[in-house]
Amino acid sequence: GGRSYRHFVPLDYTLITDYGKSVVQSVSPTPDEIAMKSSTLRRITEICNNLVPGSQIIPFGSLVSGFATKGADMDLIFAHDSLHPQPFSHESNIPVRLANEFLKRGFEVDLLIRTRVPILKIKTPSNELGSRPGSPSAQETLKEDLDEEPWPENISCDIGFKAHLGITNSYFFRTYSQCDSRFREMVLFIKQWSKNRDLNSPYFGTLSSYGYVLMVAHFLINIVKPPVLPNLQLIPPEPDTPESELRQDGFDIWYFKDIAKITSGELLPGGKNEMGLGQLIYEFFQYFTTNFNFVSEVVTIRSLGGVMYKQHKGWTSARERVGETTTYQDRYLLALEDPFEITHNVGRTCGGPGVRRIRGEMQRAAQIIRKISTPVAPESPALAA
Ligand code: 3AT
Ligand code: MG
Repeated sequence: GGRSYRHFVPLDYTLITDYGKSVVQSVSPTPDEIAMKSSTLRRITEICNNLVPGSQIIPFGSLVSGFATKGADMDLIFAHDSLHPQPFSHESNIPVRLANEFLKRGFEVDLLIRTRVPILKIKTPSNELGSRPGSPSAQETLKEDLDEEPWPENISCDIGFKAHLGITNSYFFRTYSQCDSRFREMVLFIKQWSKNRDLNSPYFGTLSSYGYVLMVAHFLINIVKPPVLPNLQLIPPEPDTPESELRQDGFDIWYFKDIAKITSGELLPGGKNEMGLGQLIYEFFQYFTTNFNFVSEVVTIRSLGGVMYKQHKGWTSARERVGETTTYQDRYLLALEDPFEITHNVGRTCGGPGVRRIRGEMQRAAQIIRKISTPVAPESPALAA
């Protein structure tokens, strides 16, 4: 009958590809938003430079990787190679002074100081006047008359005060996303799917956006045949490569960066993967629901073939790790190895119920795609008539 026949008919991914592209289009920031963010970045850098001459603002996160969705925040690091060994001592309390700079411009400002390194959260002023006509809004009252251009509204930034591997991994994923546009499309689609299905809340037992980026990268580099992306960490560095490109904080941070060579295809000897976005989305869900073993395996980017077991890493039972200020609960129910900080399980935010829901939702997604992608069988009445 038609049932078993249909099982072997290749799926037609036209609909899911179109749907995927429309999702990507609708979540992508507009050129206008991108322009407003670069001008905001420029002006923030200026403010920092006036406060501490020679200081730098280093962007990272989705702003750099290209994985930003509409309204995404800007992740920034304030850095300066200071002659003073203690740039954040009480005398020169830069985070507090910087917070004041933004306060007097009418920004919403929140300085988190209970963290190991302070984090300054700021949001550009919203220009609408207060709800009561005639009375100035809170923002207007706070704002000093600085005679500046108005700021673009409601752009949120997190400013950190210590360089870290987040900068390196943002540029790493930027390089990968420049290799093939399907990487960014997959990431934006999976990110949106995870938000729609309530699977993107690290504080409530599921995964961060960064975790989903690792899953997509693992799939495109190490799993799909032929691969969409070459493994850039396995191409050895030239002997004269500077140390700063090889190691950071004790971790191996080398990866191949010659985009022209990567996009020429010569690094993918198995031939070019020609699958459309829809097929990649379907095979991603299929892989994680039927091939990947959540109990014993680790999602990895750097390892050859992508096969890695929790046993090998000693990531087997939950344990407590005593940090500088708190005790962490390390869990390995969903094991996602960071590409550089290989001792860090990015999936440690996932609890049992979270992992079960992620798997269930992946199954549901694969089923829906199978249903809408199964061609109508030739012997069906509609065609036979
Ligand atoms: P959004 O567009 O803001 O949702 P993002 O990629 O900017 O996505 P975050 O703002 O949460 O993500 O994080 C900023 C960057 O910090 C992204 C990544 O380079 C780094 N990062 C985030 N979470 C982790 C993690 N668990 N381990 C290592 N690096 C991380
Ligand atoms: Mg961000």
